Amino acid sequence: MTARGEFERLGPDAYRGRMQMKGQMEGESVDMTMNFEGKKIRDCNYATESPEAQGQAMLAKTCESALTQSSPMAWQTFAGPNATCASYKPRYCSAMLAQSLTPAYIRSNDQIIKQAGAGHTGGDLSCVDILNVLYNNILHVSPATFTDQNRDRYVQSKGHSAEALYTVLADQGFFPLEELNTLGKYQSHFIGHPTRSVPGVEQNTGALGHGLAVAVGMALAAKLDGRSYRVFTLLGDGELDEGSNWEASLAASHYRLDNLTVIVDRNGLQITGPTESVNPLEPLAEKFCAFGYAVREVDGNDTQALMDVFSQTPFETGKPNLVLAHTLKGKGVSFMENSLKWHHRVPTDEEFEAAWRELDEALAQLEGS
Ligand SMILES: Cc1ncc(C[n+]2csc(CCOP(=O)(O)OP(=O)(O)O)c2C)c(N)n1
Repeated sequence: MTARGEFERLGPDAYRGRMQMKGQMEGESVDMTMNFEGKKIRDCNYATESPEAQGQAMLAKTCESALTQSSPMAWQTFAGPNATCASYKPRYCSAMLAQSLTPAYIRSNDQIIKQAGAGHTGGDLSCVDILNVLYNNILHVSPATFTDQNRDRYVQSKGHSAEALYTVLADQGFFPLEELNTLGKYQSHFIGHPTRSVPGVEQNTGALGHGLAVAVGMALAAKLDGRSYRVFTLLGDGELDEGSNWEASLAASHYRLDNLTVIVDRNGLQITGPTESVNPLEPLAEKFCAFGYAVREVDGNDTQALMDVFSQTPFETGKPNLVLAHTLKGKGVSFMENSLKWHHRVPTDEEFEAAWRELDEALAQLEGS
């Protein structure tokens, strides 16, 4: 049996959906398309209501399940390994589901790095939870709305974590996951740092220290145009050594950009060592406060905590938001965690298998819980 679904939430309890099912079900061959639109989810008395009402109620429930599971990887868990999800509204994902998506994202991330033969494994893994929550719960953007002037913007200033971004964008439906097999190959637009030729990418990044200034410009444009979209940008902590970040921060505060959220992936390591020995940053929260940000600190690998903090923006009217996300470089694979050598490294075959085993176990545990 293969299932293909397209689902959209029209309101708090109203859905639109289309589901195609093909194959064998209980010995019968099935080839059908079901449509559902605009009805509210409601209790259905299957003993007394008409077959049509029962069918509508069942499909409404299916829409609801698909939407609360909300992304292709989650949708496959719901509808079976052959299911594909063409479109969905991602921002209603629960913290629980986001948590269970992370190991799947890490597996994909490690796989494309292995296949490409290059990648920033450690910094990818430290920010997967952040990307997961942003795209599955917070950002109002999808492949269907990417050209909409009112979409939320995300700028990944730590562009070297491109593999993590590509994985999550693929899961959001911006392009098929299989396209990532071309990462780093001749003529592929998936290169080691994101460019706007990749669907879903707002800004070319990779030379550290540029993303925040661009995000400030986007947030200022929203204010000047009277638009309500929000701008999120992710910086590495080592990236803060670039003076341009502090210049952009002065402007963010001066223009009272409370529609801007700056997230710092505070994993404590950069390319050549711990941030505190290369070029100390502490006291970092105080520095950002002094630059005019409203600052919140959070466990950046805790999906529930991330959802809570992002959903509280703006923290203070008239102040840019700063989320200091305490993370672990290499998070999710024990031997990669907090290890400098994994800043830019490809797993050997043995390491790859060991990582895969750990992630399988993590997934199994989450599914069992
Ligand atoms: C302008 C610039 N200088 C140097 C580099 C090389 N570089 C790539 S990653 C990196 C370290 C960044 O550390 P951090 O921001 O903490 O990233 P994370 O640990 O989160 O991967 C450096 C120096 C670069 N990409 N851009």
